[in-house]
Amino acid sequence: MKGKNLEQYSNVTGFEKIAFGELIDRWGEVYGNRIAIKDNSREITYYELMKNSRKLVKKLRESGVKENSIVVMQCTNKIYFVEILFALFRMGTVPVMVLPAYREQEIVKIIKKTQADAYIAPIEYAGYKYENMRQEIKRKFPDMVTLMIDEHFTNQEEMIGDECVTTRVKYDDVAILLLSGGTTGEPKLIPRTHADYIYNAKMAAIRSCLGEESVYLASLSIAHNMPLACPGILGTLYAGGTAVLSYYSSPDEIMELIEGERVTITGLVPTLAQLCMELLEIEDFDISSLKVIITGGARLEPKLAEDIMRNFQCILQNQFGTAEGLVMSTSLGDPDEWIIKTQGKPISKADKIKIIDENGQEVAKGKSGELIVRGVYTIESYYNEPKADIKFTEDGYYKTGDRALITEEGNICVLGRIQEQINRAGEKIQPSEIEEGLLELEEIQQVVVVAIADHLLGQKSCAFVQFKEGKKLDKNEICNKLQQKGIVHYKIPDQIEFIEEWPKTKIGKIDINRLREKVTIK
Ligand code: J2J
Repeated sequence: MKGKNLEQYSNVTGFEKIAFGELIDRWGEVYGNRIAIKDNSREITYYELMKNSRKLVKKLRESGVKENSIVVMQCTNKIYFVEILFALFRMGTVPVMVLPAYREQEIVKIIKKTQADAYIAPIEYAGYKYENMRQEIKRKFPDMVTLMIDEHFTNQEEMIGDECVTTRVKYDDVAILLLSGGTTGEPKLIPRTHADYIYNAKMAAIRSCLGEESVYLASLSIAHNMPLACPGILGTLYAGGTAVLSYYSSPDEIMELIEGERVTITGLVPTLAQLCMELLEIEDFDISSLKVIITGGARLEPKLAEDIMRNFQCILQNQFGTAEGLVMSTSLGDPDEWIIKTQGKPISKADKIKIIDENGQEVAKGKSGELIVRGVYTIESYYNEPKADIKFTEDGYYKTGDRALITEEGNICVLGRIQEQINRAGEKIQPSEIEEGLLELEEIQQVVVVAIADHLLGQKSCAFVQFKEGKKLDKNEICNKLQQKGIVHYKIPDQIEFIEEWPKTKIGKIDINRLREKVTIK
């Protein structure tokens, strides 16, 4: 599958026309017996990672996974998923990275959208057995290859036989499809090519000064772009370090791993950073190895930034990233003031950033507007969406939907969203997604979902619900019904308010601001 044209970036410093297969082989040769990845049950060297990903090509083929096809992959933070990911890269088969928490409704939409012909998921994760979902998927898509896997799938003894080194994959082929945070009901898919994703991981690794001595802890699910490639496990492998995978992303597991594995760097969303900090206050952990904490995914409040620096006694990197591409962050030597107040600079000098007004005109320095970007690793269109997508300018800039300004020193300061979006501890929710789910309930007449501030999550969702005449449900019934539909847990409204009459604006539209006041005044 061809990705965006990268020829124009041939001369950008650090950009290589290379696909993952070649890169993994290079890592295997250069870093050999160093430990590449550790999870909660095993560890693997670079050499083994290279070998196993080669052997897995055969096994995946035998299991029915086709070359150059699309696979929906709900991966957990386990080495076998990374091995499979690398084997898929070698095959030119494109994984759609989906969080393990996703349930049937989201998965079915993604399968329809991508026409994927295989689905790979764990047998069990966090008490949930994926078999039910597999059967449902099989019922809806009978031709689909469904693989429920655990440790045995990549077991060495079961994988004797040929190694397959695939070379037909090109640097500008699509390597991976990431899910966009800001979708309206329909998921939008982000096609990242081999070379652009490699460049992304490499530049993020350079920004975080990763090296062979680095131990990076993937605290969040590696289905997210940040722990996968910003710098994530891919950036860590690029630098020859060791990536440690946290299985449950819980504060106690994270703190134990930092202590036990002598972790030097990790990436957290602000909510998780706060929870880890609270744990640190009541329990003793030796975190003296930790040099850098990266926070990203959502706005980092200045007070929390200061608390993190003080309590963890390490350097904070304030990062802003998008699955669409652009990653910015402060640098390790930046003054505290920049770290606390800004998201620093793009990881690549070739990133072209503009701040524009509603008419698409660039604003003066220091003024706020929408942040738009074009560069080596930022997409110019979504996968399988109409060309005239409103998320891109005519000259190929990606419109982030974020309001930002550029400071005197050239740092970027992200101020908030231009349009309504709920950023719940880093997970992005479009209000319309929840609204659509609620409107499918026959008792409900009308519904409006808004973001409200929350001291721990940053933001949470509040649904205002109006029932049809004579119909009624209580809050639990509404949540249960949404859950039964197979909606991922973080999209279930955190708060529900019943409304009999909607506040209206002068022109007769529902007044969102007055709605929001109702819950914030309480
Ligand atoms: C405010 N908003 C922020 C920040 C992200 C690496 C890779 C991907 C992501 C990511 C990531 C923010 N302050 N510091 O964060 O570090 C919001 C913006 C942005 C959207 C992208 C990272 N960092 N955001 O979060 O595709 O609204 O990627 O447009 O999930 O997160 O979300 P997503």
